[in-house]
Amino acid sequence: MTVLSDQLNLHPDQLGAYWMPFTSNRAFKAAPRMIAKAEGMYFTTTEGRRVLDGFAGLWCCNAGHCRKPIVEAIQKQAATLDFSPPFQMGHPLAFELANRIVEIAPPSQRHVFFCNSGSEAVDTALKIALAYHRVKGDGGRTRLIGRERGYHGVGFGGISVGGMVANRKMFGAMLAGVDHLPHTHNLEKNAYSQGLPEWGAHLADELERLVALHDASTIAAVIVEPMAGSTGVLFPPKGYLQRLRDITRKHGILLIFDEVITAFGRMGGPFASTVFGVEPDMITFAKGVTSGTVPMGGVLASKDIHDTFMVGPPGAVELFHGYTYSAHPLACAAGIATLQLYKDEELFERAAQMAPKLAAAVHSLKGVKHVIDTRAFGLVGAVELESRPGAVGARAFEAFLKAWEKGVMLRTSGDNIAIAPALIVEDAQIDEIVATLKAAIEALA
Ligand code: PXG
Ligand code: PLP
Repeated sequence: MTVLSDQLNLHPDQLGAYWMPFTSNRAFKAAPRMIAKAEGMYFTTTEGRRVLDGFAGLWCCNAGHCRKPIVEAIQKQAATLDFSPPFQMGHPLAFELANRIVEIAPPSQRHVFFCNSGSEAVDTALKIALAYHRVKGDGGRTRLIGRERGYHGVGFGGISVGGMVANRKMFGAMLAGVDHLPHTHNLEKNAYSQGLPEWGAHLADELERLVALHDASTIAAVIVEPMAGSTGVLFPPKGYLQRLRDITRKHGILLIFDEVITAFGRMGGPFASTVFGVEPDMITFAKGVTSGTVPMGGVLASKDIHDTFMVGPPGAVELFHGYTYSAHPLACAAGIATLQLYKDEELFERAAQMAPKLAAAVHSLKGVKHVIDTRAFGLVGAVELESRPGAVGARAFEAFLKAWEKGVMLRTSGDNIAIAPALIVEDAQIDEIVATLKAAIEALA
């Protein structure tokens, strides 16, 4: 029997039922870009064309695609224990994975709460922050502070603290009591920075202004991405994250680093927190924990946060929160195999070694038509194009389409084009990604 998914080339009539996320559904369905297979650094389209994946899927397949040890671990797990209820029951792999994540996390981060995506991780961390203060008898701390141009997923918590206008404006009042720090992107000061930008640490002091406005006793937590990924690859100015740490600590405000993109090698170490040497109170992660193979997310928490909840009568549930699929056996098996592969192949170290190569390639695009900035750190690079008047994002999206036609997949946000290959990327593949992008940009009006 032929099932629908065996038919690689779908009839246009078959494209309607699937309402695609964050996609121009009508444009896509008029000219689909359909992926059938993946291996290592490459996708194969349904027409049989090989495309170099310059974006690790969607910032997630850090070990490369369909890696054998991960595939086999998932296959074995599916046939051994398909599901185990996460509430009042456990299975060994959940504990093993938590231990392995804690092993590579910053020293203060000792406990893991599992969920299934970055969005869930963010909402979980925000809820833990609110509950933490309340358990401590400081329940007046209800405000949450995010940042302009922040992306924290699409849950109501995440869009409330997030700072992407399009992701917020259609969805009503969201959470009450949220405020935002200014973003740190400034081309006048920082265009073509090598490494982290020099200018902008003082922008963290804006938190003092928010504290003065609202009073520290009303603020539960500050959440930021160490590197803002979705809004165009904005690296933290030198000293900025440490300054946020100092100010939050001074005022008893929790600091959450949203490391959904930056964790598991992207910055050239296990976490951005370890690479930048700044320890938050909680870290959210997802994506790379299973190298994108099975959905999983989670929140790392300090001993202080965790232990604060471990009070009350014995037998009491300490946190009324969790998901049916928290610590799903398939995700745990995938996570354990992924972390083992990162270790065996020293992929975080590899990311750090390849970073200068990627940076040089990305910065070589300075001077190309339309380019107004290049930036790179770890295994992330970005090229910013001058926007067409009244059509922000159009030019970069055309470059993305052209690169796809020429055999390289990238990703855009506004007029930024981001490069984030799997950590197994080779020198020649970096050259190919950047040369293809250059040709794509040069072909633009
Ligand atoms: N926080 C951060 C920092 C993220 O980057 C999420 C939360 C949400 O994760 P989930 O798993 O719920 O999608 C993300 C996700 C892009 C892009 O274009 C980035 C993400 C998702 C979709 C697109 O850069 N990051
Ligand atoms: N909606 C209903 C009706 C449910 O019963 C549940 C879970 O039992 C949920 C939503 C939440 O689903 P999940 O635990 O997968 O997030």
